[in-house]
Amino acid sequence: MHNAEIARKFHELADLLEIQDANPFRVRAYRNVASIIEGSSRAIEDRVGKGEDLSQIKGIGEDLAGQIESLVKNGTLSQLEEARKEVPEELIQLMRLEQLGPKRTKQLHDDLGITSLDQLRTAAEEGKISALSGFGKKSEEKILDELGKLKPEKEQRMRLGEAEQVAGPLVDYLDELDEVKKIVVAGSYRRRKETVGDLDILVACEDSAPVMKRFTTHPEVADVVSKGKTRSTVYLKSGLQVDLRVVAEKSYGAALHYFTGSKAHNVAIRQIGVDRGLKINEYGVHKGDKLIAGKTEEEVFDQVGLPWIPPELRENRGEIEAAREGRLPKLVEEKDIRGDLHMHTDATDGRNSLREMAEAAKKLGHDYIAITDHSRRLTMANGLTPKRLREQMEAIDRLNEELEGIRVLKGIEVDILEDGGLDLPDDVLKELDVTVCSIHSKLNLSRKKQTERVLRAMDNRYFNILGHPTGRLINKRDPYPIDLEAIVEGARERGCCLEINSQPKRLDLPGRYAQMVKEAGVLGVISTDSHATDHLGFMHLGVSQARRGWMEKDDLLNTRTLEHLKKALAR
Ligand code: DGT
Ligand code: CA
Ligand code: CA
Ligand code: ZN
Repeated sequence: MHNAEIARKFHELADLLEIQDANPFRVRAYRNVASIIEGSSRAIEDRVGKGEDLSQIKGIGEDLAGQIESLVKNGTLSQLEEARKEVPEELIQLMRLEQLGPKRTKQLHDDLGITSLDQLRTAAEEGKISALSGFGKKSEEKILDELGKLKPEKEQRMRLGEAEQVAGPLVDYLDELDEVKKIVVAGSYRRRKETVGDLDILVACEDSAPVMKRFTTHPEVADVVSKGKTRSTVYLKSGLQVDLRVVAEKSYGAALHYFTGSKAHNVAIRQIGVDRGLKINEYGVHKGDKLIAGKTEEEVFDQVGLPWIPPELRENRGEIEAAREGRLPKLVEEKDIRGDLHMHTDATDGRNSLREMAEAAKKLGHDYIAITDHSRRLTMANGLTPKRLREQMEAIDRLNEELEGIRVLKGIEVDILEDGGLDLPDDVLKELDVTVCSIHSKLNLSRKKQTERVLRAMDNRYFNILGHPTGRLINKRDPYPIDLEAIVEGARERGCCLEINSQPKRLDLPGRYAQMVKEAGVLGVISTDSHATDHLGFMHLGVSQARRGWMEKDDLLNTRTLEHLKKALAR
């Protein structure tokens, strides 16, 4: 059971309790656990397996730790089973609508007897909802609008971070077979797209039968769609589709190239082959009937006169021309990252202390980090006032005197206010080493206003990094309307940087915009926006987006030494 699934169960339990009017503290405790698990970069299952004491994790008491353990060990959570009996499943779907939530769902149920999406639609169409207290014509329209956009869960693409948690253990499980010579996850997963439609696992081996058997009988498989000698497809319980292909070792490189895609890239490569009188498919490169290459990807590229192209670039967006002309970028790697410039502590909405964050970052090999807690406007997150921020600065000074091997920078994630002002006065901002400036409110301004708001904020000389620049939450919230080209140009003129936020639910900027930043000559910053020590490991996800944006080491701020970093931050 991977973390995302465990988290989903606790979320569901919180939902069910909330709709039953349970004690709000209990509801919050479950939600909190869900988000801790969701954000944890280590598999909870492993921790339980190793006998670790989960109640040592901040925010998890002994009681909850016991519940997590029994969920992992038995696959069920008795509290959840009980709650499920009490609440009809359709009601839960209703509650998940952005327009509703538990309280309003309960009201619709109690006042109009609504228990399903269909009933909700009918009631809204008949104008019955706007007649209820607390609902107006506008919310009725919004409900209809939302119902119209609703996608069945099966059609949703899975976030890359979640897909990693599924793919890793599945690959290990298959790799245990001696028959498996090579195994890799290809497709959009290998190209590191921010979401994957399905997983494409490729195995090299001579005898496919045991591999197919092991695959289709994996305990997480909910449905076997097809099972063949070279190809099988299953659905996992999480709803994710997994394709498995088995090829001989002599075809492995060709199959890897083919199934890595993208389709557009493959078509272009195949055409170059045709021009050279070659036939290229998933089995190899053929001249007439003769197989002339296919064991490795390098061999395949070599046959069309190209060097090997990193998977992240294979979107047919200029990578083939660049390869031909010897202009392929030397993409940034995780080991190039020297520090992390966006993280929170328990002074605001983080779960670990300043010292714990610094020590964990040091273990990961960072040379420096910046502590960037929230500013005062975010009251929900207990945002810092100038006074509390100054206290934190002093604490950082003291910590730096004690710590060796890592430097803690003073920072803030300061809110960009509606008028483009920053949420803290200049005289405190100027004492900081670095600022991450972010939008957390008024996401619905017009494109023009939102753009002006950010540009005005950037006029402040203490503005360093624009945090999560599009504000999107994958599968949950679209980017806010904003003219990113103007923002990037504005950042270039003023010497600001743009963040590539590595949180699995954000990946913001995504690759295509990272490329825009690079091309404008603006520096990117890959940050984890950690809210716990466990999150510091999300860095690789941000790196993958930078790579999809063709970024090299020098295109990023936090690949610099501390000395160079400080120079680059001065405006
Ligand atoms: P996804 O799953 O929607 O996130 O995206 P992909 O890229 O993983 O697409 P998928 O799973 O349909 O197929 C995996 C790869 O197989 C794809 O990237 C390229 C290759 N492929 C699939 N269908 C075709 C095709 O009709 N022609 C060619 N040339 N390649 C194909
Ligand atoms: Ca795929
Ligand atoms: Ca597929
Ligand atoms: Zn933020």
